Amino acid sequence: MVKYYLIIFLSLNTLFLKAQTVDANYVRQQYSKKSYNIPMRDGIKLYTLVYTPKDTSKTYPILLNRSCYNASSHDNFKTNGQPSDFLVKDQYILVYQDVRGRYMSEGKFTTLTPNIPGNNLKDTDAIDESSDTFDTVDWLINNLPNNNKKLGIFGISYPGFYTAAALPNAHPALKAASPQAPISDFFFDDFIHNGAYLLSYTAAFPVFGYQKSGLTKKPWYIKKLNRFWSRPAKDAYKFYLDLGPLKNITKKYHYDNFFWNEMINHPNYDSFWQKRNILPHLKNINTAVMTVGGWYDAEDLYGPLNIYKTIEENNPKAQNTIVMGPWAHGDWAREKGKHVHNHIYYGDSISTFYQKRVERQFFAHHLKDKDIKPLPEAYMYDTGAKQWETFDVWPPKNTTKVKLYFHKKGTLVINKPTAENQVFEYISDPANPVPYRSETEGLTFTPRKYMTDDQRHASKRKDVLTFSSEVLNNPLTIAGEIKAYLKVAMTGTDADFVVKIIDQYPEDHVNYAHNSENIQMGGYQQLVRAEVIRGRFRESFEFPKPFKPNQKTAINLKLQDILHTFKKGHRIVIQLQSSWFPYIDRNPQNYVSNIFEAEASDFTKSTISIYGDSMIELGGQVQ
Ligand code: PG9
Repeated sequence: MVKYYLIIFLSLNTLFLKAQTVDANYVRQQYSKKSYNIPMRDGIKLYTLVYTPKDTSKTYPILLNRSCYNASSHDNFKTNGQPSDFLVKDQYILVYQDVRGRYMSEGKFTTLTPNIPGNNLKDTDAIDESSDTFDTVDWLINNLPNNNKKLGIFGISYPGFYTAAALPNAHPALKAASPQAPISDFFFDDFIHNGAYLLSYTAAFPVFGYQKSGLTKKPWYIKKLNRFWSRPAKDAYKFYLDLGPLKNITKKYHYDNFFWNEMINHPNYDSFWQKRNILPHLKNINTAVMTVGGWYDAEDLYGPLNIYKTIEENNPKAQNTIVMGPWAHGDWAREKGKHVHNHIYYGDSISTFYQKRVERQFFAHHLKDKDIKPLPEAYMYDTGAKQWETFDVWPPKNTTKVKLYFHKKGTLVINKPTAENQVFEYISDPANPVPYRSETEGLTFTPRKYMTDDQRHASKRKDVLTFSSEVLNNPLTIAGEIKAYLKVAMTGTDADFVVKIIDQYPEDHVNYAHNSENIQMGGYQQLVRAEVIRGRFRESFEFPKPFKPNQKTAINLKLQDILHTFKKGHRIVIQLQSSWFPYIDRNPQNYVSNIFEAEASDFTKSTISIYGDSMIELGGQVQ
């Protein structure tokens, strides 16, 4: 009889534990904690915190998270949602490591550590994140009790880069990797977009710009951060406009910041940035990869899309999948119940669905039980229809390109070119740049909300060209890449070009109950995708070139992908402008060799012309 009571108790206990939320008490009950200083091949030791399931009757896969954001933030049995509660309950050996030069690890921190191709196991000079991860995995597999010799690695944001950087020359035990919102190339992710500096990131530089002076569990750069945050600006537009040219940031705030100095000393895509691009090294991959990103990730959107596509291109046989949801940066690791981005509602428990049905399945299939069904190649959320779709490949094949042309009176015509001699003009004034937000916003650590903002504030400006399609008689679903083929001229010798794809709601669209009453959804011009290019880089990101005044010039710009249904009754709207402030720094519009050193006197107005033989290609329409 006792046996039956024990079985009932154990099953009830399991049910209870499954139902329990994962907090420090739960983790303390289920896991034992130990920390190690793991030696790398050059002798540097990396601090590694390990939680091992207490039930020693079984073996478990390892889940590794390598981070520049403090492994000790997971001390005291705090998993903080990474990995998800579902994975914690599924019982893995959880490993958190400070990367070289951060917090409790020895060594020197390097900005986006360059990968050294052809890593071998002995060369103590060829140190990069691939070698550090290889040495870490080898040590864990051979020294941790109860591990099943299979390891997964995951990380969000910079840790997403460390996850992707583990893939070249990966250890054979590394069976599954999930780079989430990974940085792939700092000239296109985070701080710079096609050569334009993201001014909205300026207050974040201290996190990465000072070497620590010893082993520490606490941030050592707080005083430097407080140069911005001790009196945070309530209106970033005014703050940065008053601050003037970027050289004043160097003078007033980041004069001793090595990362800022790397940025201002390398304004072009030179070898400093090229050798930090992980994409060319994503070859010969035998690890299963699930890349995760958010369609509204204002920090790292280029990274997930291009890591997935590069792996797909270089490793046709790799187990390579992508998940893109209606999330801002890292939101898939947080469950907010009602999922609202800015003013737009997408559904309930979307992050839980992903954690429980997608991420949990990915790691279980590759690390625990092959019989668990593998994922589809692309699990993508349609941000217009507000539903998940799956595809055999991303972007999907068998779609038709939708070409948009600018006609007179602000009309946008689908698949019908306009008169080539048609010219549209605006005056771009750096003293009065186009605001990137429809609302006043304080100083940001990084931009976030703007990606679904109403664009009617911009439509009213004379220095923004707005073109609207007819009301759609049928829904139009666009899946894939967006390219802008612009023909431009200017009275100056340099300019930025911002292209915005907008979904305009019907004038009689109802307001959303979850929004405050001043958010009018009738006629809302929801931003779907936007991107900037600094015109000087139109031919080469490495070798910028001034424009010849008043000479018609071609500029091609690739925007990041979308999966969006423009519903029946909506309109497609395109906006073009030459400033986007203070998301992006102002272009002086008078060519200077390094805008980080421009003087206030270099900033000049410029008349910008957009010619009728420009075209925006949405690719492509899903039938
Ligand atoms: N996108 C994150 C970030 C990088 C650098 C500065 C601020 C934020 C990240 O990749 O961690």
